[in-house]
Amino acid sequence: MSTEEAKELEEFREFVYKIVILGESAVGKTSLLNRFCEGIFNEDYKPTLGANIIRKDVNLEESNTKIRLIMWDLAGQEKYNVIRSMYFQGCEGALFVYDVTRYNTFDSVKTRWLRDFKKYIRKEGVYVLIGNKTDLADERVVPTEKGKDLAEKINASHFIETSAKLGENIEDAFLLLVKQILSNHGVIV
Ligand code: G3D
Ligand code: MG
Repeated sequence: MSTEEAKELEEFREFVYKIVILGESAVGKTSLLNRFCEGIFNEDYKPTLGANIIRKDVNLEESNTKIRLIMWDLAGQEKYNVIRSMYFQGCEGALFVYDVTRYNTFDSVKTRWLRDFKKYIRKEGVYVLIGNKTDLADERVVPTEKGKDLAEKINASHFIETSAKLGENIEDAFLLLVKQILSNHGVIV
């Protein structure tokens, strides 16, 4: 083995993080995950659990780092109340999603989803706020500014608007969260 190769091996880092994707019904959570996973949808459906667990490996080549993301998605909101504590167990971060065409989905980020997250996560968790369905411009009722304001107010590490339909900003949304989690763990990328 050359010194170069040895160095490369030594510096290669791997992490496994669990994240959750939260928000009201039909805001586009599953669609965002589907897009992010681009057909390599590794789904471990647990009907009795009320959650879909999806795995994806993210490679940050520039920093020789591989992150295995274990992503929990709600499979039907009904079961959520029952499995809530399990849903958040060991979770490092969250994506809070609302639909820019429905105000109630925006409001409930703070009143419902963030509250649960804070209640069940014992350690410091990080989260990104996502306004989805930007392609429905004519139906939009939540302006970008409002999203930014909310993100600031709730201390989200980032705010981003996406369209799962058009595939806009999806990768960025997940990467923002991943990088924030790494930084939270003191990993420099
Ligand atoms: P959920 O997992 O949060 O419940 P889904 O939401 O991903 O199941 O999406 C709910 C509906 O919204 C779906 O429509 C889906 O196609 C649509 N949707 C998701 N993201 C977008 C988006 O960015 N733009 C638009 N225009 N629609 C989106 P259906 O009709 O299949 O129920
Ligand atoms: Mg869904």
